[in-house]
Amino acid sequence: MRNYTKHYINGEWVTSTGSKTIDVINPATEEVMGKISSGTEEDLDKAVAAAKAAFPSFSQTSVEERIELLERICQEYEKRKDDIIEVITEELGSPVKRSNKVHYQMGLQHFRQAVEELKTFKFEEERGNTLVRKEAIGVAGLITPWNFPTNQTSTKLASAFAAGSTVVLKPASNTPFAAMILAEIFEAAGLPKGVFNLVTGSGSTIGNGISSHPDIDFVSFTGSGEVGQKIMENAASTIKKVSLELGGKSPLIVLDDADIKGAAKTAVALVAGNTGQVCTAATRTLIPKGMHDEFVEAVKEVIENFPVGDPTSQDVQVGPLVDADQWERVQSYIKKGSEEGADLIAGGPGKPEGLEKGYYTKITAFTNVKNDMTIAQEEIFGPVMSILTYDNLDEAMEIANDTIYGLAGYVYGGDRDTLQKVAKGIRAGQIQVNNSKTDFSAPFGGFKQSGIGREWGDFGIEEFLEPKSIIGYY
Ligand code: TAP
Repeated sequence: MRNYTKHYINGEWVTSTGSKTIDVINPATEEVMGKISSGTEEDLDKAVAAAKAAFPSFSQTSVEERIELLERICQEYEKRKDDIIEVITEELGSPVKRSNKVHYQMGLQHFRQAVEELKTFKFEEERGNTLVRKEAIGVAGLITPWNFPTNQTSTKLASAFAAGSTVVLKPASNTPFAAMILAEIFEAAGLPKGVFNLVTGSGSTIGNGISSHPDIDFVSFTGSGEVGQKIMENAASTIKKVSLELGGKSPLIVLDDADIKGAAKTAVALVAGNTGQVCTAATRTLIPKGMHDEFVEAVKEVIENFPVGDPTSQDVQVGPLVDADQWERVQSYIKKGSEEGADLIAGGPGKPEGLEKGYYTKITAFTNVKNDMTIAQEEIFGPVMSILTYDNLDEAMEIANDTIYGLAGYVYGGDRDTLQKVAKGIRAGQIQVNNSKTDFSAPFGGFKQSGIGREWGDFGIEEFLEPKSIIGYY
């Protein structure tokens, strides 16, 4: 049992002013794996006060000092590798290999990237008689979801520390323990007291409190569109800046010169990874009409051989969904796909054979999907692929862009000019060409209802800064 029933405020583990706790469930066993405190508004006030008090001094630290600090954080993070992998496997149900290669690595890479950015980042620029400075924004409230417990917290935290901002973090209540390990890492790295504060508790109390708190200057949120809207509304009362990383319904356009087996492998991996609980998941696969039948056969074969099961096993690639609600949600979309007339080609409702305990779901694929069907328009957040066909590239692009979202897009094929044309034509914040590797320096965020603002690299740091002009300085 992991009992982290205290908050981390002003460099200390502090008992909550309330007595309620929240059970955290291991999604692979459906058993309670630990408890956290259900924090109160008073707890949040204390954390905000600590971050506010630490701001004047931390914001004045030199770039060199912040580079040293971030380097120490990387060293301490590496020392906790085994703990981070173990906790993400337990709280999220992420297969242990993936917890290592994706979750552990992504968390680390954001801190490393912040170091690289700071080496060249311009905090001041002379423009004639004017000095343009970028100053830390103040106290930032960070609200993170459950699907990437280290990635989403680390990108925000690395950018905040690089900028000289102080923070209050509220992690998701169903995957809070990775954030607790981060608190221990920062303490070991010698982060000054009050720069990082962590308060656990419900979205309605702590999350709501952050977005309306008068002493919080900026809210950086990742999660659902519904909560994103509430945060914007709350932030309006104190004219707070907000950055929102919301959902997606990203297209993968397979070109007519693509290797079909390679495309099928990529398409399944992009929809099944993290059990489909990825905001950038490529949930709509667009295939030239003439390639449809062969592609469907290839997808079936890949799904049949995709190992789903106990996340502690080294051989497994897909674990359970995060909780019972998410399981119900995914099942309802699978049902809806069939009801609306799409053809099920793999997976389907219910749990995979032999995996009755745990929130396991089958990797599912539908074909003959029309873009106005619910499964092609709404974010499912589960391993459910929709295959759509197209006659020509203009039509493919029209279908790809026919969504309220614009977070990511994927294009897979051979001809470089066509790949580039399609990449430029998809209206989304990040496009991946073929199986390109993650670029941690590249801006990450959404067009349209996928969000506001950008994370990662120098764009991420910019979010935690305010530009200031001093005119007549020289
Ligand atoms: P949300 O409900 O949006 O939760 C995300 C974070 O916001 C959590 O820390 C949550 O706290 C907090 N929160 C909840 N209500 C809040 C409020 N009124 N004010 C401020 N913060 C609040 O997302 P979820 O329940 O984790 O997932 C629901 C759906 O959101 C998913 O199925 C998926 O479609 C989408 N989602 C998208 C992403 C990305 S990366 N785009 C990530 C996760 C989820 P608690 O954990 O305490 O409730």
